[in-house]
Amino acid sequence: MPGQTATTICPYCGVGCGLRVDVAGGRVVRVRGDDAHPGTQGKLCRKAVYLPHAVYGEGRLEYPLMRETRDAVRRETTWDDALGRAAAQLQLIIDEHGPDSVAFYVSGQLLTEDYYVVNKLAKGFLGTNNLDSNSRLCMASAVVAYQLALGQDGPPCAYADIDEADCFLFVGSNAADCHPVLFQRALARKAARPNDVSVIVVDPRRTPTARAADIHLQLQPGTDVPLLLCMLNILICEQLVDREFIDTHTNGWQTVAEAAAEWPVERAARVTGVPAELILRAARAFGQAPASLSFWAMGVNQATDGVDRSLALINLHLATGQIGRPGAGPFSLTGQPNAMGGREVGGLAALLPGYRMVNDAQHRQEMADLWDIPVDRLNPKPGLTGVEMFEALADGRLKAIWIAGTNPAASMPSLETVRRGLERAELVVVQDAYFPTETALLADIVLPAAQWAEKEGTTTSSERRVSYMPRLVAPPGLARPDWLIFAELAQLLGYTAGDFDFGTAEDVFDEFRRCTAGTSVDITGLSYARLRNEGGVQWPCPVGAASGVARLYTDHHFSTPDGRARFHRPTWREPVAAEGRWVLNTGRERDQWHTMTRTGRVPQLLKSCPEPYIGIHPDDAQLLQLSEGDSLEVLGDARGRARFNTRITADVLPGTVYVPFHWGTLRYSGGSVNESTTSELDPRSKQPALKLTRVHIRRVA
Ligand SMILES: Nc1nc2c(c(=O)[nH]1)N[C@H]1C(S)=C(S)[C@@H](COP(=O)(O)OP(=O)(O)OC[C@H]3O[C@@H](n4cnc5c(=O)[nH]c(N)nc54)[C@H](O)[C@@H]3O)O[C@H]1N2
Ligand SMILES: Nc1nc2c(c(=O)[nH]1)N[C@H]1C(S)=C(S)[C@@H](COP(=O)(O)OP(=O)(O)OC[C@H]3O[C@@H](n4cnc5c(=O)[nH]c(N)nc54)[C@H](O)[C@@H]3O)O[C@H]1N2
Ligand code: SF4
Ligand SMILES: [Mo]
Repeated sequence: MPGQTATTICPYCGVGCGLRVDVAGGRVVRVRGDDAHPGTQGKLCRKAVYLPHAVYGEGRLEYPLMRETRDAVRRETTWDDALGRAAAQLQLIIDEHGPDSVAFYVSGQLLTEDYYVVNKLAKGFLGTNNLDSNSRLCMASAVVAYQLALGQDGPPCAYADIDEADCFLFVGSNAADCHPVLFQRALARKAARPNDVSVIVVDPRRTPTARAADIHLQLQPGTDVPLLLCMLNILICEQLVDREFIDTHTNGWQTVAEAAAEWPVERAARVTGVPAELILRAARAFGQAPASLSFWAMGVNQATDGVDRSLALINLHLATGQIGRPGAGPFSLTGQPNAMGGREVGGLAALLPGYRMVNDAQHRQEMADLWDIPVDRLNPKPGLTGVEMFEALADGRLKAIWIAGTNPAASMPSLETVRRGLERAELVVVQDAYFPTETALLADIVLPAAQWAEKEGTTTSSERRVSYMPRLVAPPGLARPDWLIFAELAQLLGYTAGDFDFGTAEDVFDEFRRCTAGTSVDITGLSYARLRNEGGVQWPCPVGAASGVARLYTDHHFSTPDGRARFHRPTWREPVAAEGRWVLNTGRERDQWHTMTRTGRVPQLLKSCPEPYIGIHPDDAQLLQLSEGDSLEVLGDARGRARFNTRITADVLPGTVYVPFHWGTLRYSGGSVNESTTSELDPRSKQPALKLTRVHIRRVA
């Protein structure tokens, strides 16, 4: 077969880089940047370059696997057998215990089409809102903050804003490693105007991002709210707020101004550990810049006050009118390639397609009409969220779970509960592209999924850009696209007549886009053909629109009922220090992707960090008489434990330790750091606090 070149999108992070891919002999053989992609202009990072090494080779799952009993060995089987069994068991469980006894735990790495079908099946037809995504561990706090402050979810900015910003504020984001193409673009802006552009990084760790910054605010973990309130206080005191914007376009200013006044810079310096001088410099740089752009990620979202932190950051933008104009805005970085699309199709436990909510009667009526079902089929009560699902399995409230495109037995906090839940469940089905994974090893039925380049569909990047991914090669063995697996499951459960007999991914897309008509995420103007031609379009893009929309709220009319943005007073509780405990922080390495099912297979990507480590400050190492490479055991409140080799580094603060979370039990015999991480949640977003766990550490032989 002659070679060919095609364009597609990177399946890793939410930057959503456009790629040019060479295909030969039925395989992807080479990946480069796509110069014509409107969002990323040919840029890419190492992870994408090595995609051909990641998608082939041993360990690809090609056939359905099934075991008759928990003690039996898994055997390869047919789709009819595996899916037939799964459907029959699911039906039995629903008949006996009701629809809320089953749950679907899916992923921001599924395509919009995959997400749409499973969401429709669960919420519209099975009658359960127990459908949640790993985006719960990732974006949930940002979603709630956008809804509260701006009246709807959705980052208002565009990547093009990077080229026009004068101040970059990165909070809890190690973009140098995690969103490299955006970070390089920010550094290019800085290099072009070194004296006029400032880069500020707020992170308790001296990350590669922090090293590249003009100002690094190395705060004590969990003190973002005081820091951001203090910055607001400085803006007020130095008359750097935009009174006119506040008066005409916002509500709630007074109580937020009062909250800020409680944080004079000396107090904030004491609580955050950041020198007052640096806080002042940062606030002035933000307030004096003609355009300030903030990026935030997991250091903000993964916290028990993740929503408050996000709101405190958005407040800075509302107070200075730094939103809805070029180069300015609060820009939450999405982690996964299609976390955005997942939100648009309603792939979280409280959502319905088109940014609709399950607890809104009118929204339920609209979806019932679109799906042609009686409205009482739609449950008004939000379903269980990610972490809650595994707790409900462990205590017997949930009986079955269907997992697709995520590896919770490695990526969830408190892994012991996850394993206990999966062991107690009557039915565990896992859809993945590889076998084994930590999660698939606990499944009764494992279904082979077609992955990147093997199935077509769409994703939405962090800047709201919907892009098309073509099917470039055939999937291996019997692997199938996720949307098709879900559609066939629906048919086996008895739902057919027009509801789930999609012939192609495009049929699914066309049905989904009809659901967006008249909503804030209206994409009725998009089609596969248009996306192929234009290479990605930023929503909204209703029928008849000549183009998408680069940035939202340019008229300063927000999505709230009265059109005004809302200030929210963020609350803050001092993180409680516990005797003999350390603060455990976790995060990512430049060359690994999550639980390593793909990047862990690529020798070139393992070089920069071949195994996990525990970073500890030199003073603490001395205190504990530790040498580089000594083995340290980490013990949280959960029962599990893990050990790592010591890396002595002044990049972490005294009293804190840092461990990258990529290595699960299949890749590292010392155990996963998620044995110890806490499953405490933000009360509003239900996002777990993966960045701050109180642990014991001790040296082991
Ligand atoms: N190379 C690589 N890139 C990725 C991914 C990957 O696995 N590998 N995953 C993608 C996904 S899904 C996501 S969600 C993103 C994540 O992207 P990021 O959020 O940038 O990455 P993390 O390393 O999880 O965490 C960011 C930082 O939060 C800091 N932090 C910890 N506690 C606090 C705190 O109290 N306050 C503040 N301000 N900061 C704190 C940590 O020290 C860490 O440096 O990356 C995406 N890109
Ligand atoms: N301690 C700690 N834990 C964390 C975090 C942290 O910062 N610290 N971050 C959290 C965050 S933000 C995230 S997003 C999660 C990520 O955690 P996970 O979602 O569990 O991580 P992945 O390894 O990306 O899992 C994706 C799975 O989908 C499979 N896959 C790939 N392509 C396809 C496909 O097309 N179809 C199907 N069906 N499967 C496919 C992969 O092989 C892999 O098994 O981790 C969370 N866990
Ligand atoms: S920056 Fe993200 S989307 Fe772009 S190539 Fe790297 S991993 Fe892929
Ligand atoms: Mo994420």
